[in-house]
Amino acid sequence: MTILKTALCLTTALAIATPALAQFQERTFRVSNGINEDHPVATGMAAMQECLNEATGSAMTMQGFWGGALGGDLQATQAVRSGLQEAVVTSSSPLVGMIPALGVFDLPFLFRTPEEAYAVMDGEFGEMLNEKLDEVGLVNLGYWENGFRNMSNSQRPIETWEDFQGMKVRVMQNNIFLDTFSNFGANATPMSFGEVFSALETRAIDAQENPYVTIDTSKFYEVQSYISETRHAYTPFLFLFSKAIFNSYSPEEQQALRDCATVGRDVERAAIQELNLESLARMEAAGLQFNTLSVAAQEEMLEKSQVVYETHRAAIGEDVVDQVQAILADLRGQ
Ligand code: TF8
Repeated sequence: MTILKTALCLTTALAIATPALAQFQERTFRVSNGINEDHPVATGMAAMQECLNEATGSAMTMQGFWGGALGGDLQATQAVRSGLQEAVVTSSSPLVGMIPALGVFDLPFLFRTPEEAYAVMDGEFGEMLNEKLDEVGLVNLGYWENGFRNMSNSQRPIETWEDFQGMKVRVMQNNIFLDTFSNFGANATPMSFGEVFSALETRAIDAQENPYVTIDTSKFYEVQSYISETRHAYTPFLFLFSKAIFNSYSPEEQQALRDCATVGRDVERAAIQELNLESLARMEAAGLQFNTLSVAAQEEMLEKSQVVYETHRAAIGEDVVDQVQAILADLRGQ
């Protein structure tokens, strides 16, 4: 091909690409996180940024804020909702005051596997919750993963639900978690995530519950002695964008955000599965005593927790609880 033809082809290609990229303004948007930057959410955000660089010609840039620097989950979400801040990655649990239906994720032992959680969140059920979030000014770009929650404490191994008797357990500011642990006989203490480390360190509380990666990256293990695998709940991370700001973006910018948040979600989910095991190994190496529960003890804990479903069905929405249980029954071939 002559030089002239090559130049013509390149010019044409550039001419075709330019209008597409011209639809993307230079934008930097803030993403608030309660967890620290060594959590797999950062891996997901890096993949999302790479995707945005490709899709927008590096016009859209995320700025991550970590460790609750822009406020805890609820506070940061309220800032996003009012348009003061672009985005937040938050657990669903602290938001049930805004959207009671999100409480479905807090029902004890709802999911058995990550795959069940993904099938529920990435399908019509998750879309139904997204519509409720949209109604309060929040665009959910995707269900990222906080994960299955396990216990850490400074007192004793949790072998059965009776071991919770009198234990001061920090829970998220959420009535379903409060009732779940009170029902086990614990002294359940609602507390924002940012206060947990010092409360554990001063023995104001004995225990907290989170996925291994969080117990590791938030250094809770440094002031705890026991890690018990209860998998008593699966918490999603919602990647929430301010609807007011989102609506000021072009359709192409909105689509790039949605598509790249999905890329980031899948990378983060894969990373957290791997890192949870690494975190557990690191904590055992640091001298914490790890235990799982016997099948009988798990069944007793599940049975004991059923009362929490009855107590909270109405507040979450009978239809919401019935819908998720029908999806799970179908997935389990029941
Ligand atoms: C909790 C949550 C938190 C996350 C984080 C603050 O125990 O699991 O770790 O929501 O964004 O409060």
